[in-house]
Amino acid sequence: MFKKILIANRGEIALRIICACKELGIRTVAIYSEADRNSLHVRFADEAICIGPPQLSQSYLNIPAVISAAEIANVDAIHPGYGLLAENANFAEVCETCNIKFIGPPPEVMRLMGEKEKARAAMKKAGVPILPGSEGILGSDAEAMEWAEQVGFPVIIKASAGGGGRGMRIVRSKEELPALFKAASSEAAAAFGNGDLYMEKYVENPRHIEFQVLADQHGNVVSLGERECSIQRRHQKLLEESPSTQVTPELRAEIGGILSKTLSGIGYMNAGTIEFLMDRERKLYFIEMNTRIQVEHPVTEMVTDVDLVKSQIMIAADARLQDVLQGPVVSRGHAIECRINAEHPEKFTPSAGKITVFNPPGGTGVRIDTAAYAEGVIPPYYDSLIAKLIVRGKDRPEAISRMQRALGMFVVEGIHTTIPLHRRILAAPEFLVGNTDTGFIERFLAASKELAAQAKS
Ligand code: MV4
Repeated sequence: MFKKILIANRGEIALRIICACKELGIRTVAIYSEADRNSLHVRFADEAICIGPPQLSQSYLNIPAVISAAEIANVDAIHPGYGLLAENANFAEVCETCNIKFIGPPPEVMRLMGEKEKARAAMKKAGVPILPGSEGILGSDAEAMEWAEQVGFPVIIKASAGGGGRGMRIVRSKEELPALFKAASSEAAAAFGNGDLYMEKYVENPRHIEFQVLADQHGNVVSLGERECSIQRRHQKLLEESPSTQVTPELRAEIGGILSKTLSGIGYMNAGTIEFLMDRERKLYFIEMNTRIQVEHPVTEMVTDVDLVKSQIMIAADARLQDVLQGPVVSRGHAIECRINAEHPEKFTPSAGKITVFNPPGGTGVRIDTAAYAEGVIPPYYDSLIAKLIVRGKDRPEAISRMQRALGMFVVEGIHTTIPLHRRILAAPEFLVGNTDTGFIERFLAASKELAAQAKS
Protein backbone atom coordinates (compact mmCIF):
# COMPACT_ATOMS: atom_id res chain seq x y z
CA MET A 1 0.00 0.00 0.00
CA PHE A 2 1.06 3.62 -0.55
CA LYS A 3 2.71 5.37 2.40
CA LYS A 4 2.08 8.93 1.28
CA ILE A 5 -0.29 10.56 -1.25
CA LEU A 6 -0.33 14.11 -2.62
CA ILE A 7 -3.80 15.55 -3.22
CA ALA A 8 -3.74 17.73 -6.34
CA ASN A 9 -6.96 19.55 -5.55
CA ARG A 10 -8.71 21.90 -3.11
CA GLY A 11 -12.08 22.35 -1.39
CA GLU A 12 -14.46 19.60 -0.43
CA ILE A 13 -12.93 16.94 -2.71
CA ALA A 14 -9.44 17.47 -1.25
CA LEU A 15 -10.94 16.89 2.20
CA ARG A 16 -12.87 13.85 0.94
CA ILE A 17 -9.61 12.30 -0.30
CA ILE A 18 -7.86 13.13 2.99
CA CYS A 19 -10.67 11.27 4.83
CA ALA A 20 -10.09 8.16 2.69
CA CYS A 21 -6.32 8.31 3.23
CA LYS A 22 -6.68 8.70 7.00
CA GLU A 23 -8.93 5.64 7.15
CA LEU A 24 -6.39 3.65 5.11
CA GLY A 25 -3.48 4.81 7.29
CA ILE A 26 -1.83 6.76 4.45
CA ARG A 27 0.00 10.07 5.06
CA THR A 28 -1.34 13.05 3.09
CA VAL A 29 0.28 16.05 1.43
CA ALA A 30 -1.89 19.04 0.55
CA ILE A 31 -0.92 21.61 -2.06
CA TYR A 32 -2.46 25.06 -1.90
CA SER A 33 -2.47 28.45 -3.55
CA GLU A 34 -1.90 31.70 -1.65
CA ALA A 35 -5.71 32.17 -1.59
CA ASP A 36 -6.18 28.85 0.24
CA ARG A 37 -3.71 29.30 3.10
CA ASN A 38 -6.52 29.01 5.69
CA SER A 39 -8.35 26.11 3.99
CA LEU A 40 -9.36 22.95 5.79
CA HIS A 41 -7.51 20.71 3.32
CA VAL A 42 -4.33 22.44 4.47
CA ARG A 43 -5.26 22.03 8.13
CA PHE A 44 -6.14 18.33 7.95
CA ALA A 45 -3.31 17.09 5.72
CA ASP A 46 -0.15 15.83 7.39
CA GLU A 47 1.96 18.19 5.27
CA ALA A 48 1.09 21.18 3.11
CA ILE A 49 3.05 22.94 0.39
CA CYS A 50 2.20 26.32 -1.12
CA ILE A 51 2.58 26.04 -4.88
CA GLY A 52 1.83 29.55 -6.12
CA PRO A 53 -0.48 32.55 -6.46
CA PRO A 54 -4.30 32.25 -6.55
CA GLN A 55 -4.76 32.01 -10.35
CA LEU A 56 -5.41 28.39 -11.35
CA SER A 57 -2.85 28.48 -14.17
CA GLN A 58 -0.16 29.45 -11.65
CA SER A 59 -1.14 27.00 -8.91
CA TYR A 60 -3.44 23.96 -9.16
CA LEU A 61 -3.04 23.71 -12.96
CA ASN A 62 0.72 24.34 -12.93
CA ILE A 63 2.08 20.84 -13.65
CA PRO A 64 5.76 21.60 -12.87
CA ALA A 65 4.74 23.16 -9.53
CA VAL A 66 2.54 20.19 -8.60
CA ILE A 67 5.21 17.66 -9.58
CA SER A 68 7.91 19.62 -7.69
CA ALA A 69 5.77 19.46 -4.54
CA ALA A 70 5.30 15.72 -5.03
CA GLU A 71 9.07 15.23 -5.47
CA ILE A 72 9.93 17.36 -2.41
CA ALA A 73 7.39 15.52 -0.24
CA ASN A 74 8.51 12.19 -1.71
CA VAL A 75 4.99 10.81 -2.26
CA ASP A 76 4.14 7.43 -3.80
CA ALA A 77 0.99 8.60 -5.57
CA ILE A 78 -1.12 11.62 -6.60
CA HIS A 79 -4.92 11.77 -6.36
CA PRO A 80 -6.20 14.44 -8.76
CA GLY A 81 -9.83 14.62 -7.50
CA TYR A 82 -12.21 16.05 -10.15
CA GLY A 83 -11.74 19.03 -12.49
CA LEU A 84 -8.28 20.67 -12.59
CA LEU A 85 -5.75 18.02 -13.77
CA ALA A 86 -8.02 14.99 -13.26
CA GLU A 87 -8.55 14.25 -16.97
CA ASN A 88 -5.24 15.59 -18.26
CA ALA A 89 -3.50 12.62 -19.91
CA ASN A 90 -0.24 14.56 -20.21
CA PHE A 91 -0.20 15.11 -16.45
CA ALA A 92 -0.84 11.41 -15.85
CA GLU A 93 2.07 10.66 -18.18
CA VAL A 94 4.40 13.06 -16.36
CA CYS A 95 3.48 11.35 -13.08
CA GLU A 96 4.35 7.99 -14.60
CA THR A 97 7.69 9.30 -15.89
CA CYS A 98 8.50 10.59 -12.39
CA ASN A 99 7.66 7.22 -10.90
CA ILE A 100 4.63 8.60 -9.06
CA LYS A 101 1.41 6.58 -9.37
CA PHE A 102 -1.44 8.62 -10.88
CA ILE A 103 -4.66 7.47 -9.19
CA GLY A 104 -6.79 6.95 -12.28
CA PRO A 105 -6.70 5.00 -15.55
CA PRO A 106 -3.59 4.75 -17.78
CA PRO A 107 -2.87 7.87 -19.91
CA GLU A 108 -3.73 6.08 -23.20
CA VAL A 109 -7.22 5.27 -21.93
CA MET A 110 -7.69 8.85 -20.70
CA ARG A 111 -6.67 10.09 -24.14
CA LEU A 112 -9.13 7.73 -25.89
CA MET A 113 -12.06 8.86 -23.73
CA GLY A 114 -11.00 12.51 -24.11
CA GLU A 115 -11.59 12.24 -27.86
CA LYS A 116 -15.37 11.87 -27.85
CA GLU A 117 -15.66 10.65 -31.43
CA LYS A 118 -13.08 7.91 -30.76
CA ALA A 119 -14.77 6.95 -27.50
CA ARG A 120 -18.09 6.67 -29.36
CA ALA A 121 -16.53 4.42 -32.02
CA ALA A 122 -14.87 2.22 -29.36
CA MET A 123 -18.14 1.84 -27.46
CA LYS A 124 -20.06 1.04 -30.64
CA LYS A 125 -17.51 -1.63 -31.59
CA ALA A 126 -17.88 -3.22 -28.15
CA GLY A 127 -21.68 -3.38 -28.36
CA VAL A 128 -22.65 -0.41 -26.17
CA PRO A 129 -25.76 1.27 -27.64
CA ILE A 130 -25.04 4.66 -29.28
CA LEU A 131 -27.27 7.15 -31.13
CA PRO A 132 -27.39 7.09 -34.93
CA GLY A 133 -24.80 9.52 -36.27
CA SER A 134 -21.66 10.11 -38.28
CA GLU A 135 -18.68 7.78 -38.50
CA GLY A 136 -15.29 9.42 -38.05
CA ILE A 137 -14.61 13.15 -37.91
CA LEU A 138 -16.75 15.29 -40.26
CA GLY A 139 -14.45 16.45 -43.06
CA SER A 140 -16.62 19.33 -44.30
CA ASP A 141 -20.12 20.84 -44.07
CA ALA A 142 -20.98 18.87 -47.23
CA GLU A 143 -20.12 15.63 -45.47
CA ALA A 144 -22.10 16.78 -42.43
CA MET A 145 -25.09 17.38 -44.74
CA GLU A 146 -24.88 13.84 -46.11
CA TRP A 147 -24.90 12.34 -42.61
CA ALA A 148 -27.70 14.65 -41.46
CA GLU A 149 -29.93 13.55 -44.33
CA GLN A 150 -29.19 9.92 -43.57
CA VAL A 151 -29.82 10.32 -39.81
CA GLY A 152 -32.75 12.73 -40.21
CA PHE A 153 -33.19 16.18 -38.62
CA PRO A 154 -32.87 17.34 -35.90
CA VAL A 155 -29.20 16.46 -35.40
CA ILE A 156 -26.57 17.75 -33.02
CA ILE A 157 -23.01 18.66 -34.00
CA LYS A 158 -20.49 18.10 -31.22
CA ALA A 159 -16.82 18.91 -30.69
CA SER A 160 -14.70 15.77 -30.43
CA ALA A 161 -12.44 17.49 -27.89
CA GLY A 162 -15.46 18.97 -26.11
CA GLY A 163 -17.73 18.09 -23.26
CA GLY A 164 -19.75 20.31 -21.00
CA GLY A 165 -21.69 21.75 -23.92
CA ARG A 166 -19.05 23.87 -25.65
CA GLY A 167 -18.70 23.58 -29.42
CA MET A 168 -22.15 22.01 -29.62
CA ARG A 169 -24.93 23.05 -32.06
CA ILE A 170 -28.45 21.69 -32.58
CA VAL A 171 -29.36 21.67 -36.27
CA ARG A 172 -33.08 21.52 -37.05
CA SER A 173 -33.03 21.97 -40.82
CA LYS A 174 -30.88 21.67 -43.94
CA GLU A 175 -30.78 25.43 -44.40
CA GLU A 176 -29.11 26.22 -41.08
CA LEU A 177 -26.49 23.46 -41.21
CA PRO A 178 -23.58 25.22 -43.02
CA ALA A 179 -23.54 28.23 -40.67
CA LEU A 180 -23.92 26.11 -37.52
CA PHE A 181 -21.18 23.72 -38.69
CA LYS A 182 -18.82 26.66 -39.13
CA ALA A 183 -19.74 28.17 -35.75
CA ALA A 184 -19.24 24.87 -33.90
CA SER A 185 -15.91 24.31 -35.62
CA SER A 186 -14.45 27.71 -34.77
CA GLU A 187 -15.82 27.58 -31.21
CA ALA A 188 -14.19 24.17 -30.71
CA ALA A 189 -10.91 25.32 -32.25
CA ALA A 190 -10.82 28.37 -29.97
CA ALA A 191 -11.84 26.50 -26.81
CA PHE A 192 -9.87 23.26 -27.22
CA GLY A 193 -7.31 23.99 -29.94
CA ASN A 194 -9.04 21.30 -31.99
CA GLY A 195 -11.96 21.96 -34.33
CA ASP A 196 -12.85 18.29 -35.01
CA LEU A 197 -16.61 17.66 -35.10
CA TYR A 198 -18.97 14.68 -35.21
CA MET A 199 -22.74 14.31 -35.37
CA GLU A 200 -25.56 12.49 -33.59
CA LYS A 201 -29.32 12.31 -33.87
CA TYR A 202 -30.66 14.98 -31.49
CA VAL A 203 -32.80 13.73 -28.60
CA GLU A 204 -35.33 16.32 -27.37
CA ASN A 205 -35.20 16.82 -23.56
CA PRO A 206 -33.44 13.57 -22.75
CA ARG A 207 -32.60 12.35 -19.28
CA HIS A 208 -28.94 12.33 -18.26
CA ILE A 209 -28.23 8.97 -16.63
CA GLU A 210 -24.70 7.83 -15.80
CA PHE A 211 -23.28 4.50 -14.62
CA GLN A 212 -20.53 4.25 -12.00
CA VAL A 213 -17.93 1.55 -12.50
CA LEU A 214 -14.83 0.33 -10.70
CA ALA A 215 -12.14 -1.61 -12.56
CA ASP A 216 -9.04 -3.15 -11.01
CA GLN A 217 -5.64 -3.59 -12.65
CA HIS A 218 -6.29 -7.30 -13.24
CA GLY A 219 -9.16 -7.04 -15.74
CA ASN A 220 -12.08 -7.16 -13.28
CA VAL A 221 -14.88 -4.60 -13.64
CA VAL A 222 -18.00 -4.01 -11.56
CA SER A 223 -20.97 -1.68 -12.16
CA LEU A 224 -22.36 0.17 -9.12
CA GLY A 225 -25.57 1.20 -10.82
CA GLU A 226 -26.70 4.58 -12.07
CA ARG A 227 -27.20 8.18 -11.04
CA GLU A 228 -29.85 10.41 -12.56
CA CYS A 229 -28.34 13.86 -13.14
CA SER A 230 -30.86 15.58 -15.40
CA ILE A 231 -31.43 18.60 -13.16
CA GLN A 232 -28.80 20.92 -14.54
CA ARG A 233 -28.50 24.55 -15.52
CA ARG A 234 -26.04 25.72 -18.16
CA HIS A 235 -24.42 22.27 -18.03
CA GLN A 236 -23.88 22.58 -14.28
CA LYS A 237 -25.58 19.81 -12.34
CA LEU A 238 -27.67 20.98 -9.39
CA LEU A 239 -29.20 17.82 -7.94
CA GLU A 240 -28.43 14.14 -8.48
CA GLU A 241 -30.10 10.96 -7.26
CA SER A 242 -29.67 7.19 -7.26
CA PRO A 243 -31.33 5.01 -8.38
CA SER A 244 -33.10 6.60 -11.36
CA THR A 245 -36.88 6.25 -11.29
CA GLN A 246 -36.66 5.24 -14.98
CA VAL A 247 -34.15 2.39 -14.86
CA THR A 248 -35.60 -1.06 -14.24
CA PRO A 249 -33.53 -3.82 -12.57
CA GLU A 250 -33.42 -5.58 -15.97
CA LEU A 251 -32.08 -2.51 -17.81
CA ARG A 252 -29.55 -1.85 -14.99
CA ALA A 253 -28.27 -5.43 -15.21
CA GLU A 254 -28.14 -5.35 -19.00
CA ILE A 255 -26.15 -2.10 -19.20
CA GLY A 256 -23.95 -3.13 -16.25
CA GLY A 257 -23.08 -6.37 -18.02
CA ILE A 258 -22.28 -4.69 -21.34
CA LEU A 259 -20.11 -2.08 -19.59
CA SER A 260 -18.13 -4.66 -17.60
CA LYS A 261 -17.22 -6.56 -20.76
CA THR A 262 -16.46 -3.41 -22.74
CA LEU A 263 -14.24 -1.73 -20.15
CA SER A 264 -12.33 -4.89 -19.44
CA GLY A 265 -11.69 -5.16 -23.20
CA ILE A 266 -10.48 -1.55 -23.42
CA GLY A 267 -8.10 -2.02 -20.48
CA TYR A 268 -9.94 0.47 -18.33
CA MET A 269 -8.73 0.83 -14.73
CA ASN A 270 -9.86 2.64 -11.58
CA ALA A 271 -13.17 4.53 -11.13
CA GLY A 272 -15.09 5.69 -14.17
CA THR A 273 -18.46 7.12 -15.17
CA ILE A 274 -20.26 6.30 -18.39
CA GLU A 275 -22.77 8.96 -19.42
CA PHE A 276 -25.94 8.05 -21.28
CA LEU A 277 -28.93 9.89 -22.64
CA MET A 278 -32.34 8.30 -22.13
CA ASP A 279 -35.07 9.00 -24.68
CA ARG A 280 -38.88 8.89 -24.25
CA GLU A 281 -38.88 5.13 -24.95
CA ARG A 282 -36.55 4.73 -21.96
CA LYS A 283 -33.72 3.53 -24.18
CA LEU A 284 -30.17 4.40 -23.09
CA TYR A 285 -27.49 5.66 -25.50
CA PHE A 286 -23.82 6.20 -24.64
CA ILE A 287 -22.56 9.79 -25.05
CA GLU A 288 -19.30 10.21 -23.10
CA MET A 289 -17.09 8.61 -20.49
CA ASN A 290 -15.45 10.45 -17.59
CA THR A 291 -12.22 8.97 -16.31
CA ARG A 292 -12.30 10.60 -12.84
CA ILE A 293 -14.14 10.48 -9.55
CA GLN A 294 -17.18 12.75 -9.96
CA VAL A 295 -18.72 15.45 -7.78
CA GLU A 296 -21.88 13.36 -7.34
CA HIS A 297 -20.11 10.10 -6.33
CA PRO A 298 -21.60 10.23 -2.78
CA VAL A 299 -25.12 9.26 -3.94
CA THR A 300 -23.69 5.95 -5.18
CA GLU A 301 -21.75 5.55 -1.93
CA MET A 302 -24.91 6.13 0.10
CA VAL A 303 -26.93 3.38 -1.62
CA THR A 304 -24.13 0.81 -2.09
CA ASP A 305 -22.04 1.42 1.07
CA VAL A 306 -18.92 1.26 -1.14
CA ASP A 307 -16.29 3.93 -0.42
CA LEU A 308 -15.37 4.92 -3.97
CA VAL A 309 -12.33 7.02 -3.06
CA LYS A 310 -10.82 4.32 -0.85
CA SER A 311 -11.53 1.88 -3.70
CA GLN A 312 -9.67 4.14 -6.15
CA ILE A 313 -6.61 4.22 -3.89
CA MET A 314 -6.61 0.46 -3.23
CA ILE A 315 -7.03 -0.31 -6.93
CA ALA A 316 -4.13 2.01 -7.82
CA ALA A 317 -2.06 0.10 -5.25
CA ASP A 318 -2.86 -3.04 -7.28
CA ALA A 319 -5.56 -4.54 -5.03
CA ARG A 320 -8.08 -6.91 -6.61
CA LEU A 321 -11.71 -5.87 -6.82
CA GLN A 322 -12.78 -8.87 -4.71
CA ASP A 323 -10.50 -7.66 -1.88
CA VAL A 324 -11.65 -4.06 -2.26
CA LEU A 325 -15.37 -4.88 -2.22
CA GLN A 326 -15.38 -7.99 -0.01
CA GLY A 327 -18.69 -9.24 -1.39
CA PRO A 328 -21.29 -8.45 -4.02
CA VAL A 329 -22.40 -4.86 -4.61
CA VAL A 330 -25.97 -4.42 -3.42
CA SER A 331 -27.93 -1.19 -3.65
CA ARG A 332 -30.47 -0.28 -0.96
CA GLY A 333 -32.79 2.70 -0.58
CA HIS A 334 -32.57 6.03 -2.35
CA ALA A 335 -30.03 8.86 -2.16
CA ILE A 336 -30.18 12.50 -3.26
CA GLU A 337 -27.44 15.11 -3.44
CA CYS A 338 -27.99 18.87 -3.55
CA ARG A 339 -25.06 20.99 -4.65
CA ILE A 340 -24.85 24.05 -2.44
CA ASN A 341 -23.20 26.75 -4.53
CA ALA A 342 -22.18 30.21 -3.41
CA GLU A 343 -24.24 32.10 -5.95
CA HIS A 344 -26.95 34.63 -6.38
CA PRO A 345 -30.36 32.87 -6.17
CA GLU A 346 -31.92 34.38 -9.31
CA LYS A 347 -28.99 35.42 -11.45
CA PHE A 348 -26.88 32.25 -10.84
CA THR A 349 -23.77 34.45 -10.69
CA PRO A 350 -20.98 33.60 -8.20
CA SER A 351 -21.28 35.07 -4.70
CA ALA A 352 -17.81 35.07 -3.12
CA GLY A 353 -17.04 36.53 0.30
CA LYS A 354 -16.96 35.70 3.97
CA ILE A 355 -19.29 33.12 5.48
CA THR A 356 -20.46 34.62 8.78
CA VAL A 357 -22.73 31.79 10.00
CA PHE A 358 -22.37 28.13 8.99
CA ASN A 359 -24.69 25.60 10.60
CA PRO A 360 -24.77 22.32 8.69
CA PRO A 361 -27.58 19.86 9.51
CA GLY A 362 -27.06 16.37 10.88
CA GLY A 363 -29.21 13.44 11.95
CA THR A 364 -30.12 10.08 10.48
CA GLY A 365 -29.19 9.52 6.86
CA VAL A 366 -27.56 12.93 6.35
CA ARG A 367 -24.06 13.46 4.97
CA ILE A 368 -22.28 16.72 4.22
CA ASP A 369 -19.13 16.99 2.14
CA THR A 370 -17.70 20.46 2.56
CA ALA A 371 -14.57 22.47 3.27
CA ALA A 372 -16.54 25.54 4.36
CA TYR A 373 -16.68 26.91 7.93
CA ALA A 374 -17.93 29.97 9.81
CA GLU A 375 -15.65 33.01 9.32
CA GLY A 376 -14.11 31.24 6.31
CA VAL A 377 -13.73 33.15 3.06
CA ILE A 378 -14.90 31.86 -0.33
CA PRO A 379 -12.25 33.13 -2.78
CA PRO A 380 -13.44 34.44 -6.15
CA TYR A 381 -10.89 32.47 -8.20
CA TYR A 382 -12.42 29.00 -8.07
CA ASP A 383 -15.75 27.27 -8.68
CA SER A 384 -18.71 28.12 -6.52
CA LEU A 385 -19.44 24.71 -4.92
CA ILE A 386 -19.22 25.19 -1.13
CA ALA A 387 -20.97 22.05 0.14
CA LYS A 388 -22.74 18.91 -0.97
CA LEU A 389 -25.70 17.86 1.11
CA ILE A 390 -26.45 14.18 0.62
CA VAL A 391 -29.26 12.18 2.19
CA ARG A 392 -30.31 8.55 2.10
CA GLY A 393 -33.79 7.21 2.76
CA LYS A 394 -35.45 3.82 2.54
CA ASP A 395 -37.18 5.04 -0.63
CA ARG A 396 -37.45 8.20 -2.76
CA PRO A 397 -40.26 9.84 -0.74
CA GLU A 398 -38.29 9.42 2.50
CA ALA A 399 -35.12 10.78 0.85
CA ILE A 400 -37.07 13.82 -0.40
CA SER A 401 -38.61 14.67 2.97
CA ARG A 402 -35.26 14.11 4.70
CA MET A 403 -33.57 16.46 2.22
CA GLN A 404 -36.27 19.09 2.78
CA ARG A 405 -35.80 19.03 6.53
CA ALA A 406 -31.98 19.03 6.22
CA LEU A 407 -32.04 22.01 3.82
CA GLY A 408 -34.36 23.79 6.26
CA MET A 409 -31.79 23.32 9.04
CA PHE A 410 -28.78 24.36 6.89
CA VAL A 411 -27.97 27.94 7.86
CA VAL A 412 -25.40 29.81 5.76
CA GLU A 413 -25.08 33.58 6.21
CA GLY A 414 -22.82 36.17 4.64
CA ILE A 415 -23.10 34.81 1.10
CA HIS A 416 -25.99 33.78 -1.15
CA THR A 417 -26.45 30.06 -1.78
CA THR A 418 -28.60 27.65 -3.80
CA ILE A 419 -30.31 26.33 -0.62
CA PRO A 420 -33.62 28.20 -1.30
CA LEU A 421 -33.62 27.04 -4.93
CA HIS A 422 -33.23 23.40 -3.84
CA ARG A 423 -36.12 23.75 -1.38
CA ARG A 424 -38.38 24.93 -4.21
CA ILE A 425 -37.19 22.20 -6.61
CA LEU A 426 -37.92 19.51 -4.02
CA ALA A 427 -41.46 20.85 -3.61
CA ALA A 428 -42.21 21.00 -7.35
CA PRO A 429 -44.96 18.57 -8.45
CA GLU A 430 -42.92 17.49 -11.49
CA PHE A 431 -39.96 16.62 -9.26
CA LEU A 432 -42.14 14.69 -6.83
CA VAL A 433 -43.45 12.44 -9.61
CA GLY A 434 -39.94 11.97 -11.03
CA ASN A 435 -40.54 13.95 -14.19
CA THR A 436 -36.94 15.16 -14.20
CA ASP A 437 -35.65 15.32 -17.77
CA THR A 438 -33.07 17.90 -18.90
CA GLY A 439 -35.88 20.35 -19.69
CA PHE A 440 -37.03 20.32 -16.04
CA ILE A 441 -35.12 23.41 -14.86
CA GLU A 442 -36.28 25.58 -17.73
CA ARG A 443 -39.94 24.63 -17.15
CA PHE A 444 -39.51 25.02 -13.39
CA LEU A 445 -37.93 28.49 -13.61
CA ALA A 446 -40.56 29.68 -16.10
CA ALA A 447 -43.34 28.46 -13.76
CA SER A 448 -41.70 30.16 -10.72
CA LYS A 449 -41.48 33.43 -12.63
CA GLU A 450 -45.14 33.11 -13.61
CA LEU A 451 -46.13 32.52 -9.98
CA ALA A 452 -44.10 35.51 -8.79
CA ALA A 453 -45.76 37.73 -11.42
CA GLN A 454 -49.24 36.55 -10.37
CA ALA A 455 -48.46 37.21 -6.70
CA LYS A 456 -47.56 40.81 -7.55
CA SER A 457 -50.73 41.59 -9.53
C1 MV4 B 1 -27.08 15.59 -26.56
C2 MV4 B 1 -28.39 16.07 -26.35
C3 MV4 B 1 -29.37 15.60 -27.19
N1 MV4 B 1 -29.08 14.73 -28.17
N2 MV4 B 1 -26.83 14.72 -27.55
C4 MV4 B 1 -24.92 18.41 -23.37
C5 MV4 B 1 -23.57 18.29 -22.75
C6 MV4 B 1 -22.92 17.13 -23.38
N3 MV4 B 1 -22.19 16.37 -22.41
C7 MV4 B 1 -24.02 16.35 -24.00
N4 MV4 B 1 -25.16 17.20 -24.07
C8 MV4 B 1 -26.26 16.86 -24.78
N5 MV4 B 1 -26.07 15.97 -25.78
C9 MV4 B 1 -27.81 14.31 -28.33
N6 MV4 B 1 -27.55 13.44 -29.32
C10 MV4 B 1 -28.62 16.97 -25.32
C11 MV4 B 1 -27.55 17.38 -24.53
C12 MV4 B 1 -27.89 18.28 -23.45
C13 MV4 B 1 -27.81 17.87 -22.14
C14 MV4 B 1 -27.35 16.61 -21.79
C15 MV4 B 1 -27.28 16.21 -20.48
C16 MV4 B 1 -27.69 17.08 -19.49
C17 MV4 B 1 -28.13 18.34 -19.79
C18 MV4 B 1 -28.19 18.76 -21.12
C19 MV4 B 1 -28.65 20.03 -21.42
C20 MV4 B 1 -28.71 20.42 -22.73
C21 MV4 B 1 -28.32 19.55 -23.74
